Amino acid sequence: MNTDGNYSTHQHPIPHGMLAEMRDSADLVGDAAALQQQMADGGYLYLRGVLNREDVLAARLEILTKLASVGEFKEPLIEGLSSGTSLRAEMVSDLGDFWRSICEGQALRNVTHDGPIVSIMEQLLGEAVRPYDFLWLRTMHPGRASAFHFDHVYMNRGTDRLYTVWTVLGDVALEEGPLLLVEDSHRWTDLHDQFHGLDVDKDKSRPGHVTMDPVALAAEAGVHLLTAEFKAGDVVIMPLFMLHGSMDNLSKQGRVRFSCDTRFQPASEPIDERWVGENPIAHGEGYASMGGAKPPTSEPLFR
Ligand SMILES: O=C(O)CCC(=O)C(=O)O
Repeated sequence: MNTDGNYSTHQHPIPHGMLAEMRDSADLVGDAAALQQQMADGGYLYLRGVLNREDVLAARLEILTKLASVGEFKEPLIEGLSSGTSLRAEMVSDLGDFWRSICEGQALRNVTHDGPIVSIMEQLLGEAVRPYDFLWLRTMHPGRASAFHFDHVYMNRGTDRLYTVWTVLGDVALEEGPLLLVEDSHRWTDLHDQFHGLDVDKDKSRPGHVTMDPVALAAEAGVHLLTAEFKAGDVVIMPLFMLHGSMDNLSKQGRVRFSCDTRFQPASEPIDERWVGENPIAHGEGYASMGGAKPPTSEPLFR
């Protein structure tokens, strides 16, 4: 991975040497114990090329076709180039329903809720698994980034044996705002304690995300910020207490970064009721609760 460029996260420049490549563990797939050990040691699994690339690109095109119908993308659609405008608010009567129809697209669900990922999650959890029905789709436009957070605060009413699967929906260059993990943060129990038990839908007195500058945090701890030059077919899996966010999307061509997060747990364990069912309630308004449901021309919402 060539880290020579000038990258940033939330406008904080990432100093040379701080950015490092995630370790690819795709060779461990098929060996449940090795996958579990690598997760325990590193706090994440980066699995390169484990999904069918063509299937992932079909999901990408399905999403782009729907977003282009409200004027948000230029041809050729597969490139994911923002038009800089949106007619979503004018053309769509229910923004939540529109977003839900995209998040429930068949081509997308084929890669997130079916196929190789199910077997990988069974190996990791050691038993039959259940994904959340809800899907978090990220369309990260130039100038935007995801806030740093622990997933626990958004989904802690069921089991702790829950993993996030981050699925990249297309190739993402380093300047296009890829996922960023804070190395070793799965072991930072002092910071975990500040967020453990926080339920963002019950306690609105403080933000769910970590408001500290992630670059300063990593510098103080002497750790790397981990990312990769992701390709369609790659996934990253992480537990509820692994600090993550994203780099800034600095694309000069206006290329949007597409990815989604899904969540898997053992089928036998209690589940957080907000994220399951035919039309999950989510943070109260179903799919309308999510930042992506708003036109990209509106203010970002860190969800
Ligand atoms: O894709 C991103 O920018 C962030 C993903 C995320 O927040 C998550 O996986 O929980």
